[in-house]
Amino acid sequence: MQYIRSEKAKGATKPGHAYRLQVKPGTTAVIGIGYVGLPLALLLEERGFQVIGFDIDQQKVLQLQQRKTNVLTSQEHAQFEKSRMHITADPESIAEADVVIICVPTPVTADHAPNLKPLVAAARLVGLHLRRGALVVVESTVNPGVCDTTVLPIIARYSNMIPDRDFYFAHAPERINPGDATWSARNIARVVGANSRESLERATALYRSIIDAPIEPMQSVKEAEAVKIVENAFRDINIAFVNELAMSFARLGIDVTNVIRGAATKPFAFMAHDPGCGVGGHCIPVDPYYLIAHAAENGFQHQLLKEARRINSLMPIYTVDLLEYELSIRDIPLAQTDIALLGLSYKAGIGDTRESPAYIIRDELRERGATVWAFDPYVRDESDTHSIADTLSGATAAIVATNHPQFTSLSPTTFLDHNVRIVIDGRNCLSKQDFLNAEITYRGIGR
Ligand code: SAJ
Repeated sequence: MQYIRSEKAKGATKPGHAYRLQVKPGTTAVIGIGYVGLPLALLLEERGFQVIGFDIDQQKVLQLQQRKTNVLTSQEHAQFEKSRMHITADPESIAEADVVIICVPTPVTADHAPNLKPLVAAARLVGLHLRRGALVVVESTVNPGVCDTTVLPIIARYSNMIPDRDFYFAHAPERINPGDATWSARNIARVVGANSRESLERATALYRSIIDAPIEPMQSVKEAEAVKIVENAFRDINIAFVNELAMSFARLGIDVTNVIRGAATKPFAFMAHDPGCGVGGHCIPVDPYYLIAHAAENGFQHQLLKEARRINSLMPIYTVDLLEYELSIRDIPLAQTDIALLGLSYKAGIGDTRESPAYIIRDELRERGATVWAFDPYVRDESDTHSIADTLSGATAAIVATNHPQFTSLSPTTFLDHNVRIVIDGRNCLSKQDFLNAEITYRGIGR
């Protein structure tokens, strides 16, 4: 990639705005070709870059070489079919790139501690094969300080280069929203942080050359890391707020979804969120733990973040409690009862089961002696049945754990046809009144 320093931007005041660097596309290596890396690689190719897609997973590389993947929208997949990107598991190919973008997962361990192993391994490979003068960008979500204290020292050590002198470095946290047909890698505004003006200008110029949305320069790498954690912790706290309201209003006979809809008529200073049977996915239930852990290492306890995680983590259990209560008042023990579980994915319309509350619900039902029949049209390999009818037949009650369109359109008749007369709507996605009119016992989350 070549940088052409254009005229000084008129009236520019913020760092990164002083000069409009134009970039002439070169060769970019995307490290980690998953739900973040692959859309980004396609976007780079579309904008004229030669793209190397690197992944350590040989099986995934073979699948991608055969254009097999489930992380793309149909439009992106059509583009991928025609793509000429070089997909490889050979790390030496990284040396061909003048821009290297790291998009590897940053999960948490079972006890919610940050698991940086994939990122450390990627930083080592990048260091070993980094071209002098290249720009390295980390898009993976990390807590503030991880790039400076972990990633950069590893790249520097294995490349024997000095950051911001021999290579440029920035952090641009990813904002991919899986399954979203409106917001994609090409039109989501981004923040970019670096520790030197040259690195900031180069990284800002790169993202401005491929994304049709504002690119906001931050004052440091740490600030950019903090932005992503903050935006996702904000969401987790707001979900916990409505989940707590749901549990409270359920005792007051108030439908919390109506109240949220009413509050959302306020044209400012309110943002609606939805109560539900839990918070899953690769971001929202994970990212706050990064900040909680990092702040604790530096002497601060995030009480609000921890309380939000506690509330959201108990929602799957609360959902099973609702079911057990409705069975108990009919003298039906949950033990030895067949329960239909509709949905395994953490989010509607996709087959992503990471941190999905549906698995906690299933395990809790089994723990209490129930027999669970789970079905998810997007997660067939982990379903116990092959259709909604199969799942409902023989069941005494049903829990909807994911608001897939195949479930939200279900009528009460479908349940009555299989003599399922108790429905727990974990995503408040069914038509409550229709179910009540059909004399089905309907309980939502807060309604
Ligand atoms: N959820 C609720 N109530 C809500 C919203 C979500 O219970 O009001 C649950 C969902 O059912 C799901 C989990 O939380 O189990 C996460 O849902 P999500 O809509 O936040 O989906 P994610 O995990 O794909 O979040 C992504 C995030 N994007 C990035 O991190 C780049 C997040 O920042 C976005 O806000 C979110 O998409 C989005 O807005 O869709």
